[in-house]
Amino acid sequence: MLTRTVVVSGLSSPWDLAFLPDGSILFTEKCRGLSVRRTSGAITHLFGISGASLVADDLFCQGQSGVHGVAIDPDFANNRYVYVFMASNLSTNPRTNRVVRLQLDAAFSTATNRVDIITDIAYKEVGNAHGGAGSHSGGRIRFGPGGYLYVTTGDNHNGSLPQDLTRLGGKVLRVDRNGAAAPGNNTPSGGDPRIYAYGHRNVQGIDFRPSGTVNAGQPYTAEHGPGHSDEVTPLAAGGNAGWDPQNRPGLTCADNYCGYDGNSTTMPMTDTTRFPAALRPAWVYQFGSAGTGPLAFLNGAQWRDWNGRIAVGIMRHETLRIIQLDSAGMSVGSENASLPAARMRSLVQGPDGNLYIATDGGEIWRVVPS
Ligand SMILES: [Ca+2]
Repeated sequence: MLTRTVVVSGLSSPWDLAFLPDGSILFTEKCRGLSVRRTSGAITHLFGISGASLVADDLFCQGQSGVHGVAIDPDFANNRYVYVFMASNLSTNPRTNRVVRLQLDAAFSTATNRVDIITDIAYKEVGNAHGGAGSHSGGRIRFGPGGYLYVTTGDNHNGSLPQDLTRLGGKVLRVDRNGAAAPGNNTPSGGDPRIYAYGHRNVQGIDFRPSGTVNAGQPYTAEHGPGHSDEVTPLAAGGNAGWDPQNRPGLTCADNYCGYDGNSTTMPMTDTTRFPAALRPAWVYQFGSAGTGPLAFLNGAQWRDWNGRIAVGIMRHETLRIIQLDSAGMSVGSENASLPAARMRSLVQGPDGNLYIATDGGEIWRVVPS
């Protein structure tokens, strides 16, 4: 049984959450920026539009884009660093998504010392036949158990981007706290060494298998399918997730983007004909345009049968889906959690072991298993 409590309400398109050890919640709102909610309930707007402690004049909000992921440095107790993924107009023609590092003071009242650690994540500057500007930016950021930051990016409705190893769209990046390529990314020769995995469509969920399980620490992503085949995929360094939405024999598409054309055979999310070694998904959801966004592993005995399973938010269906894995890390079944309907945008397990959910409706929920 799950008990849901609304912890915060009245937010404007909350996009992501991150927890400090004391239970304070950092959260982003797509068109406002970064705030912190202390355990007292007090909320401080730290970074973003006018009114924030640190104003980002370059932040803009367009279509799906704006402020997305937030992550806390593993050494936060010493360096007070936090990280935010955001659309910025500091770069022009095209503008870009960036990952910026901020430093919080001891009282959580100010953000200072902004450093843009990644400045060149692909952003969809101009609308096309498939959607408006700002589409498919990815935007989840998470530190993995090895201490490096994973950054998910999107394909921008650009056919050549996912397989282009020189550009940072349709990828999962892995960098250090200064934005430099992490060791061991195994990027194919000639590629940008910050790339950990490529051939993705629009990854908006990433988390890591908990310790004590097979392949502990392995990153799993969730990404939106093109009207079919939403995928959850275990990653490997240097892997190709198999998405290549360019024109091809028998399929010619507007703006050379076939991401909404064809079907699971002619335009597969994982094209094992073109890429025989492609990373295989652990779970594929074939119920239309499901909108599989955030992903979190459930970890701890309090989750009982669900301990070690994956939770994913199915935004279009307004459900939370729980995926059971076998010993090889592949799905052996899934079920819906019994929760009120909502577009769940962020899933994070808090330091208390409960699951916290940010909804597009402007709420943060705490979900307690019993
Ligand atoms: Ca794939």
